[in-house]
Amino acid sequence: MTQLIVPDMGGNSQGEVIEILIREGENVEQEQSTLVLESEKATIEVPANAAGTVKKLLVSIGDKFSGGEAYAELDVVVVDSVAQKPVTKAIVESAVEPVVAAKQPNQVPAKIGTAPIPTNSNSSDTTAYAGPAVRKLARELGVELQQVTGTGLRGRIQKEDVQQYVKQHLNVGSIASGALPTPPEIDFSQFGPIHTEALNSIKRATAKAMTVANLNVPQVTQFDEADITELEAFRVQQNQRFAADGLKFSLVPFVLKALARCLRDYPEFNSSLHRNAEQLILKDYVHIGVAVDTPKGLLVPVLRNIDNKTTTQIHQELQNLAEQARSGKLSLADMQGGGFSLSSLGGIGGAAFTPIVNPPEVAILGLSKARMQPYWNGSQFVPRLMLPLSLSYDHRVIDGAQAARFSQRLVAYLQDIRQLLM
Ligand code: CAO
Repeated sequence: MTQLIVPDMGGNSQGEVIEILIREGENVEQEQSTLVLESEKATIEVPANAAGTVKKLLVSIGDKFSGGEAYAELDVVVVDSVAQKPVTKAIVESAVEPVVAAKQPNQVPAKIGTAPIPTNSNSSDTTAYAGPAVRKLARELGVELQQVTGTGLRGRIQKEDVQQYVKQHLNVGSIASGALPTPPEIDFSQFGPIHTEALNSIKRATAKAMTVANLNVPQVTQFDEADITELEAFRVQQNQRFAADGLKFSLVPFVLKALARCLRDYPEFNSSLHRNAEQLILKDYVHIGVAVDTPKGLLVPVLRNIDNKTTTQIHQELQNLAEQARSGKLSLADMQGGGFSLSSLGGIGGAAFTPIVNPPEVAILGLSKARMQPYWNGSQFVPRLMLPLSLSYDHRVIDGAQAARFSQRLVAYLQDIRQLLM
């Protein structure tokens, strides 16, 4: 049998027992923290000077020790000399302002016997005011206790303080590294019955792409309206003309035809920002992706070299690609290489919407449902068919004035498509 002995507190210092970390019958390893003593200028964890089983505790909370006193009897496994064993964990706090932990462990004058308190620069936690369980938790989580604000009595660090610190640190760290803090997971079943459905691959890919787009592209949407009364009359006329061939044009091919011309007029709308953010990559081709609503989700096949095609060819190609999209026959290549996108909700309804730019493209046009509206022509209100346009653009590449000009040019072409001949 041997005794666990309080090490020398140094000089005339006395320490009061504020925590007892071992119990009778418990196995203790050498160096394991057994007591926490609090003196005027330090809180000290007392390491076991021997290993064994605690036979009898000789200590109570509030006892005062100055060093050399026995505080437990041990059935010995290994014995070591007290005098040879330095205290490995001294927790120093200012005597004047105990809530604030001392910042300079190297300046601590306390000694155990003749051995100085270790001043290992890696163990900066020695200046924090915390109990062993909290220290253990901090070590497991890799937290430097000096960084943690204690909310316990006289600033003592609690487990909750460490946990809170980790939470904050994770959030800050993830923001700094470019990732977003995720919303909390909620158990919705607490509010009522629920069921789950797996997202198919198209919806998962869309979710990912939209997140990437919204996080990376500072977007603005420019709204406009085009008077398509004449265009609509022309469309109806052409539908009658081509009815025998089984062709039925919607508005979309006409808009695509005008868009292709606008992209030639304003090439920066058919560009991509280089990853180095120092160069603009301008495309000499005009490929436009058209959003197609399919039973499985949104797909965006690309119409290529659209500026060289007639409206009839554009119509046929769109019909063909939309059909393939809806029957799941599009290949990956069919959806790659677009320089600009069009999203038409005109066949469904709605006044306006803000389409999301599809990077690496820098702009997208949204079409909403054309409606007959009273239009002031300078002397009276006349009924005109107005088409709502929503042009979203990457504000890193495109200025608001450019967007307004682009949009107005499109309006001009749609209001008088003869201009496309020029
Ligand atoms: N205003 C008024 N009517 C319109 C219109 C508009 N802007 N656009 C289309 N229409 C009419 C068409 O002329 C057609 O009417 P008729 O049969 O009387 O001629 C009817 O609406 C059906 O149009 P549609 O939408 O089926 O066909 P479309 O050629 O206009 O569009 C396509 C093709 C592929 C764009 C469309 O079918 C589609 O999938 N749209 C959804 C796109 C989508 O989901 N976008 C959201 C993506 S998230 O940003």
